[in-house]
Amino acid sequence: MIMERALLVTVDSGRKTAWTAEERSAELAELAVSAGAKVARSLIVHRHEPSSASFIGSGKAQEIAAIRASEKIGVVIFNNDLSASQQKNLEEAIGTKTIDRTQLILDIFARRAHSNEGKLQVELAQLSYLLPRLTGKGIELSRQGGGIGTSGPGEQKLEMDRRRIRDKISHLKKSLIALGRRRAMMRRSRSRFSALTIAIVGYTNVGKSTLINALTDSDVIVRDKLFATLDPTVRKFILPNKQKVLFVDTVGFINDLPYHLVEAFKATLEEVTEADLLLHLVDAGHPKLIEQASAVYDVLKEIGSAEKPVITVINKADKATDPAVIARIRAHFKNAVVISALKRSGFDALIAAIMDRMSGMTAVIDIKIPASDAKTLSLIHENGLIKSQEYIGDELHIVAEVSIRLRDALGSSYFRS
Ligand SMILES: Nc1nc2c(ncn2[C@@H]2O[C@H](COP(=O)(O)OP(=O)(O)OP(=O)(O)O)[C@@H](O)[C@H]2O)c(=O)[nH]1
Ligand SMILES: [Mg+2]
Repeated sequence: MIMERALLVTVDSGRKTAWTAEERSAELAELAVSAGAKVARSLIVHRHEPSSASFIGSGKAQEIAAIRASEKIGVVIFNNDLSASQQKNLEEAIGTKTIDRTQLILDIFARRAHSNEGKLQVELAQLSYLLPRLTGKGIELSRQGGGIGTSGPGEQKLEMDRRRIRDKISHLKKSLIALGRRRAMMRRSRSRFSALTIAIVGYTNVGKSTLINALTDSDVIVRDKLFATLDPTVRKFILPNKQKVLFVDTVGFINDLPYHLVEAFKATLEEVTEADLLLHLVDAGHPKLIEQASAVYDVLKEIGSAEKPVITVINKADKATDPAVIARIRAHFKNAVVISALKRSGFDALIAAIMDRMSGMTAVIDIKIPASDAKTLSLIHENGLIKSQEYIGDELHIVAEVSIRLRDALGSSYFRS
C-alpha cells in the first residue's frame, strides 16, 4: 500500500472545550495513521468563526497550497466537518484531495469491514454522509487506486447520481434489517433464556480485544490502531462458580463518533444494548482518559444503554508506573477494578466484581418438568447451576440457579415456587 503523505488541519476557535486543539490534533494524527497515511505536518489554525466559503479563509488555504507543493502532500485532512462547497473550494485552492474527520473515520471503517454485515453498514454510513453533500451531477465514489477518504467498501468504481444513491440507501437499509433480524435470532438462541451476557465497551484502542482474548483464549485481532475491531465477537466463559456467561467484544467508540456510523451500526450495537452487564474499559496510560470515558457515555446514551449496570475497568495499569496516577483514576471512577489485560493481572478481582454484580441477576428455581422434556433439561444444564435433581414418577424435580431471564422463560410453562 502506498503511504499517502497527509497534512492535518485543526481549527482552534479559541473557545474552551474538553479537548484542546493540540489534543484533537493528536487524535486526528492517530486516525490518519490508522487509515494508512503518513502524517507529514499538523497545523493548528486559529480562527474564531469558520469562513462559509473555505472554512479557514482563502489566505490560509494558499499557505497550505504552498506547503502541499513543497512537502509533496497527497491528502489534506480537516479535523472539522466540511460542507460540500467548502470541501470543493479547498480542494481547488490547495490543489489536492481534501477530506474531513468524518470521511477519514468512514475510510478506516471501510478498510476494517470484513463481514457482509460490516461492509453493508459502512456503505450505508458512507452514502448517508455523501447524499446531502452531492453537488451537480453526482459523485465519483471509490476513486481508482483507493486512498484515504475515498475507499468504497468494494473495489468497484462507481458513478452515482442522487436518485441512485437514494435507491441504494433504501436497499442497504432493507438488507441490514434482514441481517439484523438474523443477528437478533442468533442472540436469542444463544442467550435470551440462558447465559448472562457481558459486553466489553470503551474508547477505541483501550484494550477490549486484548481482554476478551486473555479471558477466553480467543484470537480477536489486536492492533495499536484505532478501530481495529468492527465485527462483534461472542465468547463463552465459565465463572469459578460454574456459571456460564458470554463476553462480547465489539466496535470501539470515539469522541464525536460520526452520527451516520452510529445509525448504520445499529444492529452491531445491539450487542451492547442487549447485554446484561457492561465492562467499561478505560486506558490508564492515556492522558485524556476521563474525556474518553465521557465520550463513551455519550455514545451509550445515544444507543439507549446509559442506564445499564456497568463495571469500570481501569486497563493498562502496567503503563501507569506512578501509583498516584492509578489512585487519581480510582478516585474518579468509583468501585473501578484495576487490571492489565496484556499482563493478565487483576483478573481475579475483575471476575469477583462480575460475580458480585451478577448475583442479583440470577435466581434459584425449584421446578418439576416431565421426565421426557429433554429440551428444558438441557437448557437448565447448559445455562444454570444444578443444585439437585431427582426423578419422582414420570417427573423430574430440579433445584437450580439460573438467570432471571431463564427463570422467567421457564416460569411461563413450569415454574412452581
Ligand atoms: N501496556 C498495555 N497495553 C495494552 C494492554 N491491553 C491492550 N494493550 C495494547 O493496546 C493496543 C490496543 O489493543 P486492542 O485490544 O486492539 O484494543 P481495542 O480496545 O480492542 O481497540 P479497537 O478494536 O480498535 O477499538 C494494542 O497494542 C494492545 O497490545 C495493557 O493492559 N497494557
Ligand atoms: Mg478491538
